Amino acid sequence: MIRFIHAADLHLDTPFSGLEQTSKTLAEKLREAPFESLAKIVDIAIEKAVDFVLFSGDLYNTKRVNIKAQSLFIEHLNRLNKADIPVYLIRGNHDYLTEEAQKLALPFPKNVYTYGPDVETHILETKNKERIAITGFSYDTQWVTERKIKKYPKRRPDVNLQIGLLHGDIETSLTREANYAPFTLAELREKNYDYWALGHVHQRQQIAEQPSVYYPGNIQGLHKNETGEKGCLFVEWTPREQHVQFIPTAPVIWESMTLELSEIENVSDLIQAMQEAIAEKEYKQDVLINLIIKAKTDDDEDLIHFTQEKEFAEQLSKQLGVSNVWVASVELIVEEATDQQALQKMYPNEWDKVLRKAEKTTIFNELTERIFEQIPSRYLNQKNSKAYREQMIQKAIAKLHLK
Ligand SMILES: [Mn+2]
Repeated sequence: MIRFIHAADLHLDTPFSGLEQTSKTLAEKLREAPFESLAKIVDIAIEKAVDFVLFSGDLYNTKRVNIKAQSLFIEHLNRLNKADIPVYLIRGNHDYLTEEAQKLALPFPKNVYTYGPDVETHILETKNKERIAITGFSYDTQWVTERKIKKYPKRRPDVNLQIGLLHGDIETSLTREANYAPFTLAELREKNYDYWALGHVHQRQQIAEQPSVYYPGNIQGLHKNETGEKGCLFVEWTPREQHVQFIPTAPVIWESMTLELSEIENVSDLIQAMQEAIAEKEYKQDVLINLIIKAKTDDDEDLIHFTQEKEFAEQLSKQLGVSNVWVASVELIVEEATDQQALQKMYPNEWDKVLRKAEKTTIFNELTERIFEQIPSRYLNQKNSKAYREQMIQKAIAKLHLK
């Protein structure tokens, strides 16, 4: 049996500067979180005595990495080295290899293999004499528009297992532009590999079962839209049976919680409703909540304004009295239901038409394509995710309702 760990999108040196204004303590906690998550992944690798570890790109958040982040990462690579566990890694669009980055890089221990910008295959022989081919490449520019998948060779006949390491975007009907080494599932299948260790998409997902194609997601949620548990995949492999298990390792998780203001009389109610929802979840990690307050224009104005005060989130966190839960942000959504109903009544056909049009993602894509082209990708990290596009459409429709 071959056993390995597949992780991606470590984003170790993420500054979490946005949170600095809300709470310095939270920002500090989050800055340490990716390293804690990595430490756990390495613990698991050592404890399970895996044959090797794969990191599918975006190890760091930036191309020029500060010395502390580098040296912490290397500390954990050294632990794997001591345990005699090889590491195969590629660089992604965030930590792409520039000449400058290479000049300022602390050396990795000898158990680590970093792929270059051309697709190459490395052969590993495990302690049980199983031969494994691992094929991959690293980004050396922020955008890789080339279909790198075409450079991946077909599966070798002389190995027990062949793995593709690939940091990039799988193309779906929603993908409009192709800056991240685009590929389709059909193109992956053509290669006849046994496992595709993908990176780039932060939402954990299985793309296919035959062959196994996985995005493990990132190892720590980076902001309020990256909710839920984060971690790594532990793979146990025999020719007959493949077992892929997600192991949560992120010490801090993001969650969103929605409260309808119409169901709340006063602040005590609000606190109690939150406490009950939190108790039900039995969180084991530290939790950062994005509180979404849904209000209608005829809801209590005092209460609405109170929740919008600058220190509301921080002080609400204290009042909740749950040691591992914080309110990181408060979002207010005001629905002006009455105006909408009036408009809908007056122009029912036109209203329906507009909504149907707005909900069609192709139209949305066409309208926003030029914006996406011009804004640097770091500001639009999730522009290809279906959820992100749907969210934008929802927001646009909500605005329509208001007019
Ligand atoms: Mn990426």
